[in-house]
Parts: sequence; structure tokens; C-alpha cells
Amino acid sequence: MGVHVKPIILLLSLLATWPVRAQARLNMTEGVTDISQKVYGLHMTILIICAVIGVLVFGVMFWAIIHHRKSKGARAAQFHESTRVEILWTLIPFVILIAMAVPATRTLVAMEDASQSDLTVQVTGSQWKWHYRYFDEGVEFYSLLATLPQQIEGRVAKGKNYLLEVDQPLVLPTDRKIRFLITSDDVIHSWWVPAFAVKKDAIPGFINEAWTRINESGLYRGQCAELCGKDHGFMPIVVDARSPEEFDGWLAQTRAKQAEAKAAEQALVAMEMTMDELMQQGEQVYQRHCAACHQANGEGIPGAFPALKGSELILNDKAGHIDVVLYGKAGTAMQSFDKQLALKELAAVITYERNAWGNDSGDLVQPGDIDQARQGQ
Ligand code: HEC
Ligand SMILES: [Cu+2]
Repeated sequence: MGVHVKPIILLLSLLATWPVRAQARLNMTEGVTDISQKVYGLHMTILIICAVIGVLVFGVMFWAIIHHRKSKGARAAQFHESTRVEILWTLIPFVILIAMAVPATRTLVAMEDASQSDLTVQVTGSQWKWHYRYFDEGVEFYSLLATLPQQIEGRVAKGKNYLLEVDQPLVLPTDRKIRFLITSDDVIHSWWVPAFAVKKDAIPGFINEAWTRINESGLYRGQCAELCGKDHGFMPIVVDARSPEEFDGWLAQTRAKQAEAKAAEQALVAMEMTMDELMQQGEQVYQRHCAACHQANGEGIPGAFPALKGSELILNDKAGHIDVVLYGKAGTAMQSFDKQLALKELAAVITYERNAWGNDSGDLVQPGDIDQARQGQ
């Protein structure tokens, strides 16, 4: 007897702490919005209903198998077409399904109702980053992966938020209804933040609606949830939820900063940068914005992304080079960088491409040249 007690106590203690363990490791997040908590509640209710049905059905089945086995001399009852049984086994599942459909439908309807929002944010996916625009607020920015390439390549230890960190998080207020308009520049992406129970496809040419009202301030992380190409796993989402007062302060400050940056851009037009400055900044911009496709060595990936090293266009057509970087190439992964990069960054990255990897054209492209190319459009 004594031998069997220990495993039984172990099993019981495992079972007793199971709800805590399940919360920590296995279960869905409860999230920080009313909707996410409703979704969690639904998930638990339906899980319990399924578990009870499972236990009942298998319980009766095993009981019948064991107690009415042939070796005990059981004889099968011989009856057919019992109307009462048929009605019961149709009716009971029907009632159970209706009982589950009512709260599920209620939650779905609430999720879809983006009306009477306090703030609208346009979310645009593109290969491979997110762009956020606060409607009527004059604030917009790109949010890029911030994990260092050294971590991704395994040359240094992975950080705590490996592949779940960005340079500029989406800042949102708590306790306000936020409407999202979700779309895409290129292929289908999906904007997913589990803590809000928001997951919506970003489809080129369509605008999908979603909404949230965050109850607690904090940092919430998500990811693109639709396989969207080579760097699908490298376009995380970070939301920084702040109190409404803090949010208003942040918005005003960011608006002022962005306006200032635009004015400073104009002042740059007359500026002459040196080859060293341009090449140095250009390399940084290139690594951040271009190397994912064209590769750090400029050789691209044959069949998908053209080599810039030795490119005919770059070597023979400076205007064409500037044009393709500014406006992209419709229908290809080569997107427009006009709005993504500052004047100086554009000048630098184009100069870099014209002189790196043995391209050696000796050309300098100045911010003023970019501005001129823009005027010409
Ligand atoms: C998402 C992938 C991707 C990114 C990021 C990207 N490109 Fe491209 N790029 C392409 C593709 C695809 C083409 C080929 C387009 C075509 O079919 O003509 C291209 C073409 C080009 C060309 C024309 C090359 C030639 O020989 O015709 C230049 C120049 C260029 N890209 C520069 C850049 C610069 C500068 C950046 C960063 C600021 C950048 N690209 C970022 C995918 C990308
Ligand atoms: Cu994506």
C-alpha cells in the first residue's frame, strides 16, 4: 500500500495546482479589454461544456463496456427505431448548440461595432513593417523591427523581447474607443494584438475595420498573423497604452516634432553633404530599409530581388535610379520610399548604392537633387 501513496499524492497535487499552471503556460490570455475578456469567457465556457460532454459520453461508454461485457454473461438488448431516443439525441445537441451560439453571436456583434469612436488610426501593412496614421491629427510614422541583426544571426545572445520589439510603438490612450482602419500596400498581412482580441487581415485595396478600448495602460505586443513573405516573422507590433492625459501630451509633442522635421527638411535642400557623410549615413539606411531584399552585399536574391551591384540602371541612369527609390515600381515588392525616408536619408542611400560594392560611379546625390526630382514629378 505504502508504495502507491506517493505517486497518488503527487498526482493530486499536480491536479490541484493545474488551474494555476494552465493560466501561466497553456491558456489564452484574458487580455486588457472588455472584448478580450468576453472572448476569454466564451472560450472557457465552451471548453467546459465540451469537457463535460466528453466525460459524460466516454463515462457511459466505458461503464457499458465494462459492466455489460460478454464474459459477465451480458446479452445485447434488441430494439430498433426508438422514437423517444431519436428525438432526445436530436434535441439535446440542438439546445446545447443554441446555448453556445447566443453568447458567441453577442460577442461577435460587439466586436464588429466600431461606431462612435473617439480616435481613428489607420494601420497599413507593407513588406515588412507597419505604418500608423492618426486621422485628422497630422501624425504618422512607420514602426520597424528593433531587434539587432547580430541577435538574429546568432552572434550575440537573444534579448528578452526578441523579434517582438520595434523602434516606434503605436501609442494609444486607455479608456477611449479607438477605431482601426486596416489595409495593406502590397500583400495580405494581418494586424494581431492578442491582449486586445483584435486580429484583422490587412488586404491591399480593401479597408477593414476593428476597434478596441484598452482598460489598463502598459506595453502590449503582437505580430503579423498572415504569412506575407520572407520577413513575415520580422514585423512585430508594439502598443504603448497610456492614460488619456499622457496620450494627449504625447500626440501634441509628436505633432510638433513631425512638423519641425518637415521644416528642417526644407532647410536641407540647400545643403551640400560630403561623400563620407553620405556614404556613412547611406550604409545605415541601406541596412535598415533595403538589405532585407537586396542583401547587405548588394547582390540581391536571384529571381526575387535584383542585384544592385553592377545594376545597369544604377550605373547608366541616375534619374531613373532616383525615381525608382522615390516612387517604387508598381506591382512589385519595390515600394515607394518617398514618405518613409527623410530627404537626407534618400540622398545618402542613393549615393551609397551608386558607390558601394564596386559600383564606384563617383556620383554624389545631394538632398537638393532629391527635392528637384520630386518637383519634376
Ligand atoms: C521588399 C523588398 C524590397 C525592399 C525593402 C527594397 N527593394 Fe528595391 N527592389 C525590389 C524589387 C522586387 C525590385 C525589382 C522591381 C522590378 O521588377 O523592376 C527592386 C528594384 C530596385 C532598384 C532598381 C534596380 C534595377 O537594376 O532595376 C533599385 C535602385 C532599388 N530597388 C533600390 C532600393 C533601395 C534604395 C531600397 C531601400 C531604401 C530598396 N530598393 C528596398 C525589392 C525591394
Ligand atoms: Cu505581414
